[in-house]
Amino acid sequence: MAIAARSRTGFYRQEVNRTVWEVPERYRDLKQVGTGAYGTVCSAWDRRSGTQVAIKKLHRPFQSKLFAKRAYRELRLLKHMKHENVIGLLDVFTAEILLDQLRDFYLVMPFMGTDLGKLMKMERLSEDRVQFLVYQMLKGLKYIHSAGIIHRDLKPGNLAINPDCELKVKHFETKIYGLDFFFSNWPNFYITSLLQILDFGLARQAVSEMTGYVVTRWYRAPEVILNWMHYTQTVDIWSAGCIMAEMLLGKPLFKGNDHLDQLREIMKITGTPTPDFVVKLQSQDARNYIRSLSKVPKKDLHFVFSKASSNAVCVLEKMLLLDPECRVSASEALELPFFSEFRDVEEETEALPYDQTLDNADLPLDQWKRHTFTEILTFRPPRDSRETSL
Ligand code: N58
Repeated sequence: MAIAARSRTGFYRQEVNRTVWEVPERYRDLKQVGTGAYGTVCSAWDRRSGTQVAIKKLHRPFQSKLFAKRAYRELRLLKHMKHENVIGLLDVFTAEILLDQLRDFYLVMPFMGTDLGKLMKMERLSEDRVQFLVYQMLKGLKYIHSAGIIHRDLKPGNLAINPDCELKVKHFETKIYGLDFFFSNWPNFYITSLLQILDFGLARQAVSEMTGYVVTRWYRAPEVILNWMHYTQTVDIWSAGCIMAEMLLGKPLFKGNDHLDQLREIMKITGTPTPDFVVKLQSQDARNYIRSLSKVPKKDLHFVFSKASSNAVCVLEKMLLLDPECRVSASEALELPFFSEFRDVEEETEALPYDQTLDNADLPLDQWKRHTFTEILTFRPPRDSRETSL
């Protein structure tokens, strides 16, 4: 590859982890924060907005059709996401001016300081924090699902947290002398954590990464682990239930040593499936296997989560169901009494329709490149990231 002697006007070059990053001058102090087969992420200071950002450089995105399709899909998905509880795109750029020269492009998003996995390792969460975090997760899920998107890999590590984020709370209720006091037109701010759903997806998810005693599988719905049936958005609800359970217990709920051990762990709680669920399984082998298991009754979740409130247990009862058709949807879950304290229906928005036809298409490499280039050129930054601080 011939390295141009000069950088594109307004851009500068810097070496990160033995690769060259060529970025607009507004982004300063690049520091690597993560890397994997699919890309590298740096934190940076955005001089224009005066905020910390995360910049992802995909690893040779046009090396194959598969990589190109993945890169295109990520760009399209991030461009579409416009919700407080889902990662969004602040900027996308490439230092190359012509389509023929396009080799790399970079995705810029708000920098999130930590993730739920790390947060749970550091501290035990009180039930009102669990309430607020799960509320945010469900708002994000409702939005993603309304666009027809299934996350498929929801886990604590894919829930980014900004620990000290200033949030404006529209209806701030407080108890004064036992009375519920309601300040209706108060600009209330308080410091709390902002949760955003994302998909780090930096590493390849090979079969080996799903085998054995691994976090990558603990949050997966049973129908996904064992390939039982064509799956739906409710796989994310299963994962959300596992995550909420872990927040309350302080440890993962289903820590299987392998696929079948994981299923055994699950069934200790859910009980063995009922005959009307078994007939829905696509594979004869799966049906035979399930029928061969000795019957276990469903556990009352009040005993498993003995310190949790009834409202919290009620949410889990509706999420952790073996039959995906019986699980609550994100939008229905938001209506449950557990969330009523924090609820702001106006924030429970839905996405504009998302067209997935190209995402699933089989195209030659040069067409993926062309579509990606068009998506880069047509990007418009979100309103509130355009103001300048310089
Ligand atoms: O999150 C993504 N990509 C992404 C999101 C989604 C959903 C949630 C819309 C389904 N799909 N995909 C593919 N990319 C991404 C995530 C994290 C970083 C970079 C890119 S790294 C980072 C971001 C923010 N703060 C710190 C680090």
